[in-house]
Amino acid sequence: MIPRVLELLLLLILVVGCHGGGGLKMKYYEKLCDSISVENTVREIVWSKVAAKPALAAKLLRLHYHDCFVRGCDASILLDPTQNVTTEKAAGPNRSVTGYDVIDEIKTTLEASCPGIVSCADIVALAARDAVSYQFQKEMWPVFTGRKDGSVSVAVEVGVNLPSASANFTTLLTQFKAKGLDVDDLVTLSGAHTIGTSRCALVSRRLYNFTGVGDADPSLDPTYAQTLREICPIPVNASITLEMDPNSSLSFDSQYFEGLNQHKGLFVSDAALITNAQSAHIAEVLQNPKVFFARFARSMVRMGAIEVLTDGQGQVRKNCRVVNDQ
Ligand code: HEM
Ligand SMILES: *[C@@H]1O[C@H](CO)[C@@H](O)[C@H](O)[C@H]1NC(C)=O
Ligand SMILES: *[C@@H]1O[C@H](CO)[C@@H](O)[C@H](O)[C@H]1NC(C)=O
Ligand SMILES: *[C@@H]1O[C@H](CO)[C@@H](O)[C@H](O)[C@H]1NC(C)=O
Ligand SMILES: *[C@@H]1O[C@H](CO)[C@@H](O)[C@H](O)[C@H]1NC(C)=O
Ligand SMILES: *[C@@H]1O[C@H](CO)[C@@H](O)[C@H](O)[C@H]1NC(C)=O
Ligand SMILES: CC(=O)N[C@H]1CO[C@H](CO)[C@@H](O)[C@@H]1O
Repeated sequence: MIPRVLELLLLLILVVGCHGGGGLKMKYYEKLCDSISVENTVREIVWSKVAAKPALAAKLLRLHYHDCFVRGCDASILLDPTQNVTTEKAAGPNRSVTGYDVIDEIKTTLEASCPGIVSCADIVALAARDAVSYQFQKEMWPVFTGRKDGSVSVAVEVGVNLPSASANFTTLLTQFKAKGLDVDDLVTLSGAHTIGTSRCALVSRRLYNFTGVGDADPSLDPTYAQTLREICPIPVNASITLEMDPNSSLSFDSQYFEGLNQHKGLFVSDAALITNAQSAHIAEVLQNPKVFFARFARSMVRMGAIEVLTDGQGQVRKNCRVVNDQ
């Protein structure tokens, strides 16, 4: 248990520092537009959507992660494919990413009250925070703002930058380090898998023996593997999904880390976190919910600052799906 006072101190250091890395600031929109009303607008829309459809929280959190890991947090993931460009949105790993309509609704609302000011990248970052925060009815981490939107989005960059579900520990850490994140961020942010679902195809290799491909993964808890086989029969059905945290996939909590230690991590990438002594130790510590929430806040601030564009760079898109002036 870390004392409440330490937790507050951590937040204070984050907030008083007044910058979230990469030139981002707290309340960036204060002088440009009413900052309170910008953040309130995002929160009101997200909370009402998540209240109506709790599974949306995971979608919005993942949207921010996928945005930040490919070309930085610049809303490149929101760009629709054009005749000439296959954008990130059309890449394989994005097939199951959703939540775009919610971002559009927020953008339309903000354009009406404060035209041309609030970037799509900031909306994505705020929406991810608010989506997770709904369950707690309070802000779970500070979101530093001032991101600008990029104008480039390329589908093939997704596979290169986003770790795959079958990545081993070395590969995961290399990919996180390439984004300026460390082993603490890797283990902590993987805890996002405490909410949400996955398609069966991403785990079937761990569940069945496939000729020429390999045997089922013996490191997965056998009882749990049997449960998963019942949910995910073969041949793999692309429309069946399973809950990543079997006990509470709608609740943002630290059960993911208990699951890891019980050999119930869903993906190879989840299970890999306990094969390395250092990260296994981190995962052990994160079983304490208070520690997890505090560390998650810290790591989300770090993730939200990856390769951001700030004042003088990029643009503020009028429509999150298209680059301005096209
Ligand atoms: C460490 C490397 C990671 C890998 C290999 C990974 C992989 C995956 C995969 C394969 C899925 C299922 C996608 C599908 O069914 O198409 C998924 C879902 C998800 N991931 Fe990750 N992920 C990673 C890190 C993260 C991070 C850092 C976050 C957020 C901070 C995150 C948030 C989510 C969420 C919330 C879902 C559920 C989405 C839903 O319910 O639709 N993941 N992830
Ligand atoms: C798409 O490519 C065609 C042919 O190369 C070109 O004429 C056109 O201007 C491009 N359109 C855009 C929007 O870039
Ligand atoms: C991890 O995966 C990479 C890429 O598939 C591979 O080159 C490497 O040998 C693996 N490392 C370990 C320790 O298994
Ligand atoms: C896979 O094959 C191994 C033997 O090679 C066997 O022990 C195991 O039970 C099989 N698993 C499944 C899920 O069929
Ligand atoms: C796949 O699963 C869906 C939803 O459970 C079901 O409606 C559909 O018939 C299944 N498709 C096949 C080919 O089994
Ligand atoms: C899920 O709940 C069961 C029964 O309460 C418990 O034994 C198990 O440890 C829980 N699993 C995880 C991953 O927390
Ligand atoms: C939302 C979205 O654009 N999804 C796309 C993801 O990629 C697949 C296949 O490349 C497209 O068919 C989807 O439209």
